[in-house]
Amino acid sequence: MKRLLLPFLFLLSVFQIHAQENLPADYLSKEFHKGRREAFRALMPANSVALVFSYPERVFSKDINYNFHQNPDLYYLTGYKEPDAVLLIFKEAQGSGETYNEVLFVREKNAAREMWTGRRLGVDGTKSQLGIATAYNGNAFKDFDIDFKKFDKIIYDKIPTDIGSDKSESDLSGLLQNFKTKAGITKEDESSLELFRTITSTLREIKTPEELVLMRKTVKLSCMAHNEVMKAVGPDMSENEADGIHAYIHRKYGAEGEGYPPIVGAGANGCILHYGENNSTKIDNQLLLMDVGSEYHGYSADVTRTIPANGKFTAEQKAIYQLVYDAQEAVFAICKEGTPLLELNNKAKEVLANGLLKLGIIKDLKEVSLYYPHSCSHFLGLDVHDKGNFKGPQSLLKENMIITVEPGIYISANSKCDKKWWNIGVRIEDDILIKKDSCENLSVDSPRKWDEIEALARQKSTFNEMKFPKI
Ligand SMILES: [Mn+2]
Repeated sequence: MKRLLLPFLFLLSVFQIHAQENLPADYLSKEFHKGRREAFRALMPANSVALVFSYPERVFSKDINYNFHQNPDLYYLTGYKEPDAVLLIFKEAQGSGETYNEVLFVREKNAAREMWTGRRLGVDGTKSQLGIATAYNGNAFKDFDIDFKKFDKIIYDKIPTDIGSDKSESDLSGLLQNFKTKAGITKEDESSLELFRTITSTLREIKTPEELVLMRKTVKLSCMAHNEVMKAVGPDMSENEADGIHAYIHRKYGAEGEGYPPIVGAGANGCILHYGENNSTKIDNQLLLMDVGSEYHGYSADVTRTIPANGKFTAEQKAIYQLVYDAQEAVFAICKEGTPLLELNNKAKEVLANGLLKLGIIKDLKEVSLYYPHSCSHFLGLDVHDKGNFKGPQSLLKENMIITVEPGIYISANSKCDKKWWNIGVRIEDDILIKKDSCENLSVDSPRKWDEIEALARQKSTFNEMKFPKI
C-alpha cells in the first residue's frame, strides 16, 4: 500500500501550486475586514442587500492584461485581491438553520490555470485566510437561492458595460449578467448607486487605526523616495530615470508600486498638470516637479516636491516657490475638525492671488485661476482621490480624515506676464491627518522649505555611485 501511495502523492504534488511563503506580515487583518463589513451593514436600511463586484481585468497588449488592481471597496470589505468575484452583504441574517449574513463568490481553484496566471485563494483559502464563513465558487452564483424581489432595497455600484467575457458563468461578466437577470435589473437604479456611494464614502473617509498604520507607512516611504531623488538628481538625468528611482525606493521599502501614474516633469513639462510621458532625456537647469506616491498594501500616498535640478533655485523660481509654500502653510493652519472643506481652497486661492498680484504676474485677483487652475485638497486612502462625502458648503473636516494640501502655480511659456517667469511650474503637496484641534503632516519627512531642499540636494545619493556598463 505504501509503495502505491508514494507515487500517487508525488503526482498530486506536481499538479498542486503550493501556498506562497515569505509574504509581508503587515497586511490588514481579517478582523479589520470583518469590522468594515459590520460597519457597512450598520449603515444599510432594513431589509436590504448590497453587492460589491471586483474590478474588471484590462488589456495591456493583445493577450496580456495589466497587473490586476482590485476594486478598493471590495478589498476594504474582504481583503480579496483576485478578479471575478462578488460580495453580498445582507442587513438581516438569511436562511433557516445555519444562517448567514454575507457571501463571497470567488474564483475556483484550478491547478492548470494557476500554473499560468498565478495562485488562487479558492473557497477554502477564502474561508481560512479571509475569515469569510460563507464562500462559493463563482459558477454557483447563477443557481444561488436568492429572491432579490423580497428585499426593499438592492444596493450596488455602477455596473461596467465595457468588459470582456470568457463566456463562463463565473467571470465578472457572467456574475454581472446573472445579477441583472436574477434581480430583474434593466436599468441602474440611481438611488441604489447613491446609497452605495454614501455608505462607502462615510466609511472610507474616516481612517481606522489599522489603516493609519499603513497610511503612515506609504507616505513615509514615498518621502524617502523624494529625498533620494533630491540628492541624486542632476541636469543630465532624464525624467524617466528620476521616476525609476522613486519606483525602486518604493519597492525597496515593500510597496507594491505606485498609487497613480507618476508625474515627473521638468520646466515646461512641470506646467502640465497631469503630465505622464516623463520622457524628456535631460532635466537641464530647470525645476523638476515630481508628483509621485507609492501604494502600500492598497493605500496610496500622494506627495509632490518641486526641486531645482542643479541644486539651487533662481530668484524667480524661489519667489514662486515661496508663494506656494506660504499658501500651503496658510491652509495647514485651518486644517482641523470642523473647518468647511471649501475653506481650504478659498484660503489657498486668496494667498496665491495676493502673491501673484504683488509679483506683478497678474493685474487682477480674479486672474489667479490662469496660474492656479485646480483645487487644493482631496481625500486620500485606498484611492489616491479617495472616497468621501462632499456635499458643498456644509461638508466639514472630521478627525481621522486624511486629505492632501496641494497648492501650485504653473506659468507656461507665452503666458501674459514677464517672460522671466515662463516655464516655472511649482506644486507642493503633503498628506495631512485631521485631528480635533490641529492636523499632522504625514509627509513631514521630505523637506518643503527651499533652503532645506537645497541643503539636501548638496548631499550625495547612493545612486550617484552606481556605475552601469555603457550600451
Ligand atoms: Mn493629489
